[in-house]
Amino acid sequence: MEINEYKLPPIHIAMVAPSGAGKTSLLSTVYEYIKDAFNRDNSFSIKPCNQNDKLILNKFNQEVKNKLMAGSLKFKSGLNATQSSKKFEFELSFEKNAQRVSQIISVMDIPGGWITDPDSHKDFVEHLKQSHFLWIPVEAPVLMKARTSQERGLSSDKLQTTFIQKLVDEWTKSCAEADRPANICFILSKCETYFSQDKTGMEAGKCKERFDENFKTIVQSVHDNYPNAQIHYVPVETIGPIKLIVSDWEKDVNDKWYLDTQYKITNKDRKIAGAKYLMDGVLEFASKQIDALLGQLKDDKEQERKVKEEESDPRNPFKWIWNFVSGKMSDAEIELKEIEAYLVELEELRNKFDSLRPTIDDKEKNDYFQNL
Ligand SMILES: Nc1nc2c(ncn2[C@@H]2O[C@H](COP(=O)(O)OP(=O)(O)OP(=O)(O)O)[C@@H](O)[C@H]2O)c(=O)[nH]1
Ligand SMILES: [Mg+2]
Repeated sequence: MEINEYKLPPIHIAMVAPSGAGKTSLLSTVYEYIKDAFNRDNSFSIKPCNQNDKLILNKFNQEVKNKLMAGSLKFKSGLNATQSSKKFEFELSFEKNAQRVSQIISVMDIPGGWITDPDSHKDFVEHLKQSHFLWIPVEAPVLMKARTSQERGLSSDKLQTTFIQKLVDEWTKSCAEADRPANICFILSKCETYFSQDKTGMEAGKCKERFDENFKTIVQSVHDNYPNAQIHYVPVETIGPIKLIVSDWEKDVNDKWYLDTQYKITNKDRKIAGAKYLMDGVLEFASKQIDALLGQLKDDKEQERKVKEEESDPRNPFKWIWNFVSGKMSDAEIELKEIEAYLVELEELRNKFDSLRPTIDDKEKNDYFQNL
């Protein structure tokens, strides 16, 4: 059977955050989530385009599982730090009968140190400027360890909001210039202690307050510079059963401040939360494009059908004579039947895609997703 393949233009996602904020963990977590949530149904999948990307992401995820199994969560700063930029490409595809639609999702992971000097990294700036999505992990413990004025100063230095602001402005400007759909997500990272592990239910609200204090200027500038942009706040738990028991600002060997943390493991099974809402934004974007493509194909085919219908009109004397002499359907009639079958397939394809998006539990979504 010959397959009709339709390739949609790629979706670009850029990640911007200081070193250690959780960019690579976030990407691996999203991969772990899509691996489980999709890819069960043969006709619909989101998969890394190449084997090496898959290995890198699996390795990161395996390390998390090993640490939980071993019962020890020592995060040595800088040990897993990303050394150079890397584009991870995933192919989203779905097919029904002879129709296949595919789209590449291209995510760039960078070393966090680059955000202070983006102009030396042209490939990153190029990717950022074409991105439809901008993901900004914000480290929850850093936001929260800010009781005294000295701690507030350290916390705000570590969040590097001045550099983030510059990059966000650049991104917003290029989206506005191209009048492109734009979606920016502030992703609260390392937030288990304040969400699933918090019995009081108060800590999530405090995180949001601290987030607002530090990021309100950036959020406002996105609204001002590009009112069409969607802005979300999405806490993502990349590990789950861990609770911060100690966090203290300390100086490292180079006399630089860092947040020293210690965790208690509450269970050995990893439990990701929030990634679903982050991905659903991407799928919603893809589904709009797929809908537009299928709509266009449908309109084109319906045009063709009109022409064929006229040609195979039973009142058409040529058709009548042909049918009478040959006892067969005319070519136009055969083609008309094919067009009709194709239109049914397109409709099925469209319905199928909608049914493949994960169901969203509104109650949980309230905890892990907010519009800003
Ligand atoms: N989920 C979670 N992860 C934590 C927590 N504390 C520390 N981590 C770890 O923090 C690290 C985050 O680092 P990365 O994802 O490598 O950060 P990055 O932004 O990619 O850093 P660079 O590559 O240096 O730019 C991971 O090893 C996490 O496992 C926590 O409370 N929760
Ligand atoms: Mg990294």
